[in-house]
Amino acid sequence: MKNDNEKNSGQSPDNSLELDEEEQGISRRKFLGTAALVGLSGAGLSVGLSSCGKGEDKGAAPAAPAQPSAEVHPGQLDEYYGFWSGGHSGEVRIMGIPSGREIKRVPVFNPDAMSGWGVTNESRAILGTNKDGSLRYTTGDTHHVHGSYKDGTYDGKYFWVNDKIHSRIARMRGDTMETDKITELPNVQGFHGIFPDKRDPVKPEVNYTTRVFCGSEFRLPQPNNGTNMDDTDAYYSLFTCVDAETMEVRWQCKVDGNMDLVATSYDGKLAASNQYNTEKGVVYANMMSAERDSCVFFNIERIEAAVAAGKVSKIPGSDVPIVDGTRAANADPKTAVTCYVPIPKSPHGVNASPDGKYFVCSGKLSPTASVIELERVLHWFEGHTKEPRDAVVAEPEIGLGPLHTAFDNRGSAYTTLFLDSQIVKWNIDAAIKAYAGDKNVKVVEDRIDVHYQPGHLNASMNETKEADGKWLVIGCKFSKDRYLPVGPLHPENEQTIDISGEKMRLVHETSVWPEPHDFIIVKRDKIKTRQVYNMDEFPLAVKDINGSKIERQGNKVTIHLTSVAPAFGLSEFRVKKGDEVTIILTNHDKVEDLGHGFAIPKYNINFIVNPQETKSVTFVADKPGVYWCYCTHFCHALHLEMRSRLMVSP
Ligand code: K7E
Ligand code: CUA
Repeated sequence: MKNDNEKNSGQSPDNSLELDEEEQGISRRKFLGTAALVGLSGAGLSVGLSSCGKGEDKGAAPAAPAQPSAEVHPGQLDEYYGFWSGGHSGEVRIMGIPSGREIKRVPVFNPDAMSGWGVTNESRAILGTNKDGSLRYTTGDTHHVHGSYKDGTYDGKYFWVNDKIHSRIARMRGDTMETDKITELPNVQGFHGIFPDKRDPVKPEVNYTTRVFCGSEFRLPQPNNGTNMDDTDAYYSLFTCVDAETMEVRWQCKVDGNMDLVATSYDGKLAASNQYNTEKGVVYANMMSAERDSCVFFNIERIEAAVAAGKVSKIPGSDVPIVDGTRAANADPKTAVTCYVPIPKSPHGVNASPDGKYFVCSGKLSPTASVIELERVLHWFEGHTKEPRDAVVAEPEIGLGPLHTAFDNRGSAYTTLFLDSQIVKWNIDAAIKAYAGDKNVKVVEDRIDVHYQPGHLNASMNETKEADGKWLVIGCKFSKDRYLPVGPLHPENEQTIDISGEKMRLVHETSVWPEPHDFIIVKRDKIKTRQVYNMDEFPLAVKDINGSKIERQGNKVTIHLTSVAPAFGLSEFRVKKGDEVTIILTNHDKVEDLGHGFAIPKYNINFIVNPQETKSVTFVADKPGVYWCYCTHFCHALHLEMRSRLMVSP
C-alpha cells in the first residue's frame, strides 16, 4: 500500500530536474495550448485522449508524518458518505469515502426491479403516469446531487438531484435515502445546474434551505407549441425556483444565454449560473464565437419582490409567474434583478468558496479560472460600481480545459483540467494579488496527473462552511487502460487524492459505471438514517398481524397481506380472469434489514418491503392459471419456502 502511494505521489510530470513546477506548468501549457485549442474547434473535447498520463509519475513527495490512508479495513466504516449522480442510469449512488465502496443505488428516475420502483403504486404516483397507466417516462439523466443546508453546512434532511432529459427535480429523504417527490419543471429543457439556497435573504431566523434553484441550458420558443420554431433570436431559457418543502415551482426568471451550473451564496442573497452560448447560436460553431460569456447573478430578494408585486408575465398553458431577467430589461443596477458578469469563453462550472466570499467560474475554452467577489456583485446592484466585470478580482491561468473547482479550508482551490488530465491546486489570495499586479506571488501550488480527462471533483465537506481539506475525489470521464477491458464501453474512474498536505497525493481509485457527473462528500455524523419504518406512516398498512384477507367489490379485488419470515399471511388467494387485483403488503418484521420480496411470475411484478413498510401493486388478472408468488429477498433459512399461490380461474 505504502509503495503504491509513493508511486502515485502527486508530483507533476517531471522531465526536467531543474525547472520549478510553476515554470513547468506554464511551458507545458504553452506547448499544448495552440494545438489543443485548434483541436477543440474542430474535433470536439476529445483531443489529448491518447497523449495523457503515460507513466509520468516519477519520484515521491517528501514523507509527511502519518499520511492519511484511503484503506478502510474489513469491518470498519468510512468517515464520509458520498452522494453520486448516476448520469443516464437515472439514479443516485451512495458510496463510502475514502474507500469508494458502493453502498446503495437509489432509484430515482429509473424503474428498479429490486425495490419495485416504477412497479408499486406508491412509486408510480411519485414518478407520474399517463392516462393509460403507463409510466410517463422511463428514462432519466442525473447530473448533480446537492444536500439541504442549515447554518451553512449540511443538515442531512434532504438531497436533490436534477434530471436533464425531462427537466425534473427529485428529492431524496436523508433518513431513508429513498426518493419521496419528483417535480417536472414547466417551460424548460436541459435542466442542468441545481443548488439549494443556504438561508433566506431577508428572514434571519430562516437559516436553512427553503428554495432550490434550477438552471436550464436549452433556449426554447415560448409557448413551445410548434407555431414559432424558426425565429431563433426569440428563444430563451428560464431560471427556476422550487420550494424545498412542497417541491412546487415558485417562480421563473427569463435570461439570455444557456445556463449551466448553479451556485448560491451563504447569505442567501445571490444565486448564479455560469453561461455559455451567450451568442444565442443554434449550431455548434456559432455557440463559441464570443470571447466572453457570462456568469449571471440573480438577486433573490428583488426577484421575489417583483413576484409579490405582480411584475410578472406568464406563458400560455403555465401558471408560473415569470420575472424578466434579460440583459435589456436590467440595464439599471438599482432596479436590476440580474447581473451578467463577463467570463472568458464558454465557462463550465461555478463554485462557492467555503469562506463565503467568492464564486469561481472557469472558461472551458480559456485556460483561466475567474474569481468573482460577491461583495462587489452586491455593490453593483446598489449602483456603487459601474461594470459587472469589476466584480472579477482574479483570473489566473491554470491550465487547459478547466471545468470545476473545489476548495479546502486553507485558501486553496482545486480545478479539474479536462484537456491536461490534471488537477491544479492554486491559491485564491495569491491569484487576487497577482491580478492586482503583484509579480512575486506564486499562484499555482501543485499539479497532479489523473486518469483521465477529469470532469467534476469534490472535496470533503467542500460546499459548506465546514470544508475540511482532507479528501478530494476526481470524477474521471475516461479510464482507458486502468481496468480489465469489458467490451467497447469502459467504466469511468473515480480517483481519491489526499489533500491534507502541501502536495496532492493520489491514494486510491475505483471504477464506476457511466456516468456519474457530480457528487458531494458529507461527513457521516451529518446523516441520521433509520432502518425500521413506522407502520403508521402508511395509510394502507395491514396493521393486524392476523389481518390478511381478500375483499371483493365487483371485479375489484383487494388482497390485504402481511409478511413475517418465512411466511406471507395468506398461502393462497383466488381471483377470476379479468379482475383488477390490488395487493397491499405490510411487512411485520421489525428486525433491522429483515425485508421480503414479492414477485409474481408472468405478471411483471417484483418489489421488496422493508421492516414495518407497506407497499401496494395493482394489476389485471388476465392470465388464468397458477402463479407462485415468492419472496425475492433472502430473509430466512426457509426463504425458498416463503411463497403464496395466486390462482386465476378462467
Ligand atoms: Cu458533466 Cu456538472 Cu452535468 Cu461538468 S456536468 S463535467
Ligand atoms: Cu422473505 Cu425471503
